Amino acid sequence: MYEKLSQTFDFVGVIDVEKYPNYYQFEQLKAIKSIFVVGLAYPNVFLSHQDDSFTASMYTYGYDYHLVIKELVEVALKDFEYTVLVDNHPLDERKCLELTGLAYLAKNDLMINRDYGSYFFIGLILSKTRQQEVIIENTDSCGSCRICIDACPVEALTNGFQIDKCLSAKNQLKEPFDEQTIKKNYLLLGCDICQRVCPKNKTMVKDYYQALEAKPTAYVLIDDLFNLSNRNFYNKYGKHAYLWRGKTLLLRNALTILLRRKNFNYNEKIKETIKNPNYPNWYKTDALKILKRLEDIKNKK
Ligand code: B12
Ligand code: SF4
Ligand code: SF4
Repeated sequence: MYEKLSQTFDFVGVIDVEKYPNYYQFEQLKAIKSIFVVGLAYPNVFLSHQDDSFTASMYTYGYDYHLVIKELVEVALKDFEYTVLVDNHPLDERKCLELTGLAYLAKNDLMINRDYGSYFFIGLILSKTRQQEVIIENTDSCGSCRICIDACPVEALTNGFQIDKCLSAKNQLKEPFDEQTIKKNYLLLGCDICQRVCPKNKTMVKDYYQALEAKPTAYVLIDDLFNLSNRNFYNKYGKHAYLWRGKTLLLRNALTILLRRKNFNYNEKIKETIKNPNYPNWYKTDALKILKRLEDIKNKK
């Protein structure tokens, strides 16, 4: 299994299940003997917003990594018995990876690998048969660097990582934004600042798995957010991970970007959504506040 996975992924480690803290408490780990931890790199490429279209976090430019990793494992391990987990499960993937030594937990709360920095996804493959461990010693660290801590626009890294401050957590929640998030949110989904400033992310690897390279639909047309039905929107953009919380959430986040860019061309469209009974209250609360500010900007011009 290790050989097959190594031919497919950018790096692979293997740990005995007993290494995982309190492994016996997890339903997923019952009867499991070994955990493979795979890393799949995505491009260190940043796409800026355009006048008519906005982008989400860099990890969403290619196709949805949950599906990509699962498909790759299916092909690589077609002759083996295994369970593959990506993201939606109670196991801590960063912890598993840390135990292999293939990356270390950095001050931005992400795992950093020597070759790929933090621009990679993690997947876990559970095996009921005992596998040879693959662990390396890792002496890498952030040292005295604190660039990401100082760069975080909401001070979410100042006293260790604080999820209740992080923009990436806030802009995925279907709740009205607080004042700070209305001002500071700058993407359709997620946040990349603590990775983009990191000196460990300066190297650019040449070959990425094709499905993870940026696709034209990494750019979401603002008109599509207002005009397309959920189904038509999904048909056009549904292969990207930014859609996992639905179109209305992307639209709400897009409104904060319109505000940052002082773009009042969509004010009438925003008004229509506020009048539309199909839009939820958390959306309307933010839309009303943002519309008011956009109208003020327009009136001052
Ligand atoms: C929850 C989660 C988040 C949360 C918390 C992140 C954190 N630093 O703890 C939020 C939404 C903020 C987040 C953001 C990001 N994440 Co994230 N995330 C996860 C996830 C699914 C679980 C992490 C965890 O701690 N689990 C362990 C146990 C303890 O979790 P738990 O008991 O269920 O408790 C958690 C939940 O209650 C959750 N939670 C609480 N409130 C909210 C709100 C929301 C909206 C969500 C989604 C979750 C959530 O947070 C708790 C503690 O982490 C992992 C995948 C995984 N399964 O490990 C990816 C993972 C850590 N994320 C990843 C990535 C890429 C990101 C982002 C870079 C995406 C982006 N560009 O916006 C940012 C980085 C933010 C940062 N500086 O850490 C990668 C990291 C890869 C790497 N090289 O290290 C992972 C491993 C996914 C993957 N399969 O590759 N993430
Ligand atoms: S993802 Fe953004 S908001 Fe969250 S810790 Fe990093 S820089 Fe701060
Ligand atoms: S910016 Fe510096 S402190 Fe932050 S993760 Fe990168 S190396 Fe570590």
